[in-house]
Amino acid sequence: MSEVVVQEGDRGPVISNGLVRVAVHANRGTFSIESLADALVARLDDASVSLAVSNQRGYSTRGIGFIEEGTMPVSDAQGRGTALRLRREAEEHEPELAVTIALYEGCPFAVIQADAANSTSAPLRVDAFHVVDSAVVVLPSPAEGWRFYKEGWQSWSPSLVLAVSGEDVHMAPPVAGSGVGTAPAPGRFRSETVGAIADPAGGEGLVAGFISTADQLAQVEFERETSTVSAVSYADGIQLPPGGRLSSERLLAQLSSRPYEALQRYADALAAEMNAPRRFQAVSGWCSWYHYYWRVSEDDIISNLDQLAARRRELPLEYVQIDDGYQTGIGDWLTANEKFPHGMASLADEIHRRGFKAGIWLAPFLIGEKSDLWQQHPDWAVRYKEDRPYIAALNWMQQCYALDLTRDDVIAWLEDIFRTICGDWGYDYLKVDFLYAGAVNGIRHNPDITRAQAYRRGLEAIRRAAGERFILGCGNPLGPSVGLVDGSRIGPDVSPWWHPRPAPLDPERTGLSRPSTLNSIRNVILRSWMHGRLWLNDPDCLIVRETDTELTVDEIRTLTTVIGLSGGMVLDSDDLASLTEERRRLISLALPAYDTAATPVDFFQSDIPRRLELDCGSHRIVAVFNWDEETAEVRVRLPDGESVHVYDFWSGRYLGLRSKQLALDLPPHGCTLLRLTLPIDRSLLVGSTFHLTQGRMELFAEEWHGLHHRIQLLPVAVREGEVTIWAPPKAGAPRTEDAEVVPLNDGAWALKFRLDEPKVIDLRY
Ligand code: 9PG
Repeated sequence: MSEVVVQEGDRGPVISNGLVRVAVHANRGTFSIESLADALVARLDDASVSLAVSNQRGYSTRGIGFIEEGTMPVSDAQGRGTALRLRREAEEHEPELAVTIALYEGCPFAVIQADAANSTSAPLRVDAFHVVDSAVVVLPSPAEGWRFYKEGWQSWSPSLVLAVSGEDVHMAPPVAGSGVGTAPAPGRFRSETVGAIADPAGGEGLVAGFISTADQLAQVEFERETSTVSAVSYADGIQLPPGGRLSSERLLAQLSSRPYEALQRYADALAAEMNAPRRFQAVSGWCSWYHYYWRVSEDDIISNLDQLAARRRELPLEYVQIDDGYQTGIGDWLTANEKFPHGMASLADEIHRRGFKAGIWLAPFLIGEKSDLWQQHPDWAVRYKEDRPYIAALNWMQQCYALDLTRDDVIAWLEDIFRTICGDWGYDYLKVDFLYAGAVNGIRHNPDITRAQAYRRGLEAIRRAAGERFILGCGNPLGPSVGLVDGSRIGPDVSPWWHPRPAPLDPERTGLSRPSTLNSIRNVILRSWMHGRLWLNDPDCLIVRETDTELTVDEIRTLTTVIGLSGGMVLDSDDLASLTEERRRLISLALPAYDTAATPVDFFQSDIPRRLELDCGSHRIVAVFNWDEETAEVRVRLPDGESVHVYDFWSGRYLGLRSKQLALDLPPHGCTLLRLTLPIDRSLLVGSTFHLTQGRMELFAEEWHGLHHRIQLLPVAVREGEVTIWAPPKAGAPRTEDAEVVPLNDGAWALKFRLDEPKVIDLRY
């Protein structure tokens, strides 16, 4: 592995590991980062570091100079490496500011951290560290053509790939979180925790993101005019006594010719730093919210439970999750209302008795003004001004305040609630919602705990009580949740309609964060790099019904495709008793959930990627979407140089051996889901209707012995269906006892059967 080497350059120390090099300009007080990968132009130049403190004063290294304090070996979550430490040349009355730049053996990125020491005689409030301040981004093409990946703050905040030639989209609380509530100035772009800038044509780009997220919320900003990037870690004004020290979060900077892969690499680094569990198991279930909403009753749950029990093999779902509507108040989680006459413990028993795991929803960091909790503890809320509680949500026809998680009595109360729900009631799955309330920008009991720290105190209490049970974060700030949740919602709510509806009473949430299937899907695709690294991505629920919905069949197929290829969580939210067989079949196509997320291959090329790809070993899955309002002809590029068998899942048609590209008409908001199979000169499976991965879950083995072709399948969701095979024309018709054989076009044959147990199909020619 490449060793980290520090040398003395013309202008200051140079640190390199064979993959990336950081050169310091000591007199200027700046440094630059370049990639040593072949022919990569991308560079980050002239980065300074600065510190903002309470009296508004900024202390920058730019033009002041660095003093080299030395190098030291490091060994941490990122591996083994060497760090270079530089100190700002300070005047006597100024606080000390230093930066540590670390490179790791074999890692193509630099990790940068700033720290401050109060060497003055008075206490100091630290607002923010500009870990990278106004560094120039250099890519092979001019900035007008670039795109900026903007990461949203919490689950419902939109993630976007914005054209740098346009403008940023303003976000306000609760979907924006960090230091700044004002709209970014024209030509400025702001992202939470991580941002990426890429040249979509040439492909090169920069990923800058914080890999430690437990203590400070952070943002990455880009300015078009100067082509500069800054990365800011907010200390929230916590106090440094004389002699005290404080560090920023750790920033990763990586230049790459494959910026999407660099985002995945960033997620790996963040997960390692934050101790995220490395084993995530796919989850499936049923959720009450998107059909019953607040009206849900015990009878509704039991009715769906009975449906699930009767259709166990057709709809193999694991969890039954009650979502809102059971509690007496926002904060009064332990008392069920009159719609749940037997109480929540008894309902968990009913769920378990039928062989399912039980899930329940709470908004544990909120206090509704109509709750008993608020009556009892008006002092438990975060304040906006000295005498006014911070309003974290207007919902459930009341103002909801934010719990002050810096208070020990609040933490003890939280732990107690969750011990009751998990231990006494027996729930296995906790959907903890509106979590951003724990991190709002307000006044807390202890002013020396940051928003991120307060939030994690609360979430840690829930984790302590929940033990190994599944915790799904929702409405949660993403960075500070890493390592504490098993799953995380990564988008706005799905809805039985496509476009967001105007909400004049809710101006605080941008249209892009409102409930809508399009909004949900956009985030599911743009945050797919997180899946299986930080947690299981929760794409939100499937809604497949024919009534009580505005979604067209094409939109529902698109939703099913996106959820089924998102990698880990498949929950349906319909009244199961009223679904037709055809609609139930749609759910079953995504079951069991396949645990790997497909890759958006045109991530930096458009507002919403149009193409997802998934390598399934024996074949490749390609989904192509039409986000337009009208039917459009899409051209699907096929792998270079070879012909492939193409099978179109949603139409169930074999499209033949094709090369170069395919032209397909896609309806508005519709998609095509293709299986591409490399041909061999023998009979071969080329399509399957049993699962939308078209073989990845149900195809166990395929073998050939002379003129004998054997296909072995495992049952997935049990039903009638078919696999499509192709056979060389000279072979003649396949003969088998194991399925009904139907001739198709272009040398293909359908084999029809019911897949309800492990099945062997022997084909002879
Ligand atoms: C239950 C729901 C579901 C859903 C969650 C969350 O801003 N709002 O008023 C608002 C209301 C509901 C909401 C999000 C925002 O949905 O995402 O899955 O659990 O709560 O109330």
